[in-house]
Amino acid sequence: MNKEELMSAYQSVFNSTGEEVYFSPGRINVIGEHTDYNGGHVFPAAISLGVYGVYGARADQTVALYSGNIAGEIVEFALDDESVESGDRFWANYFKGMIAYLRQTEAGKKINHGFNLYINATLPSGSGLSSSAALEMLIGTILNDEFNLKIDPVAIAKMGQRTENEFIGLNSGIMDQFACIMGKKDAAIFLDCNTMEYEYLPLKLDDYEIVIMSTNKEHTLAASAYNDRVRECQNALKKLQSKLDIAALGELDENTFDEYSYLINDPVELKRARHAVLENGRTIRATEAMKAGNLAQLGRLLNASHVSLHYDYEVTGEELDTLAESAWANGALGARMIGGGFGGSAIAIVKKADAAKFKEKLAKIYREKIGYDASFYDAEIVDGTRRI
Ligand code: GAF
Repeated sequence: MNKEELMSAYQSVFNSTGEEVYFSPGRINVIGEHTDYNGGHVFPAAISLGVYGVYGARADQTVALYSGNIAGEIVEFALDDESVESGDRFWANYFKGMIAYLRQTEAGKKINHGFNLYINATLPSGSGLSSSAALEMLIGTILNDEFNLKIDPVAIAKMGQRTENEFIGLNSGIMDQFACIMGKKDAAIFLDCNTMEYEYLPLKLDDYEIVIMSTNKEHTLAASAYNDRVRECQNALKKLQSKLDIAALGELDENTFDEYSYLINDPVELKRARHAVLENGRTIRATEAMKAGNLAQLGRLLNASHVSLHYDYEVTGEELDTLAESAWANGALGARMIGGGFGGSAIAIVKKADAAKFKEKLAKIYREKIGYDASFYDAEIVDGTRRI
């Protein structure tokens, strides 16, 4: 949808004229999966698929939301209403959390009237491309700009993470929100989730491109399985802390982990921690490979990431495995699932000249094996959440 279409959609829903249009991107993650909440590194990038929002101020204290994708009722609540919603209104929690945390800051006291918001996403929800973080960063950035709060975007990302943890019930890390709001055109962000230091690295893929592939699988049990993984890693960490002075698994190199892994006397926790430590090492090596222009090495690290997410972390499933394995068999330099797993999306690094044929082949294999279609997205790497 272009700006005019978005403004006119706002007009027909709210019977008034919208003021500003914003865009918040989704994200891919080149490598570094399930490392963020373990204090490790991630390497995500913001993409041109995302969520648009049209803002209009109101004189009263009401927040009114309308999603062009759901096309249901307008969802309304009071600016100071911090109750958690369920059922059809569940999606309002992304907004309620962000509004609550912004208003708890000193600057946030300036949010003294309600607003209307029309949203429309080009990013399918549940696609593993961070539609929820895109929504959180959308409302965070809109209120930051419209009320001139001057809150640092990293602080807004942290409020998004808190919203996930406390309003949604997902004990996620910081990667998605950070990638959405801090994204930079044609670059991926190498972020240390332990120290929050970060660096932009140009995504230089020469004759290759990143193909985004969605399983189109609803991942209903994903939140509870995700929280199980977080807990298992925390248990493993506690056991290591009996002999090691560390605050996070991300502080461990592979050799130290190997020497002390005998302390993790539970086979499941041991596998989860091994993934977290080795994936962190792979992520660091992947950025070195990218800097050196060694795309073959980068590709192998992506493959190793998927294998580890399959065997040690157990978050892939038949759909994601089918996409990754058929990508490996059909010329991809590297391919792996991205995001939380259990459905969602995968990426593959493919020769530009072969991309169309590659997608055709994988579409066929996926349909035959899984029984329904995968989706393939063409996305660019773009700047983070912003007014357009
Ligand atoms: C989801 C979470 F929201 C992120 O914080 C991250 O843990 C990711 O899964 C796995 O790397 O997207």
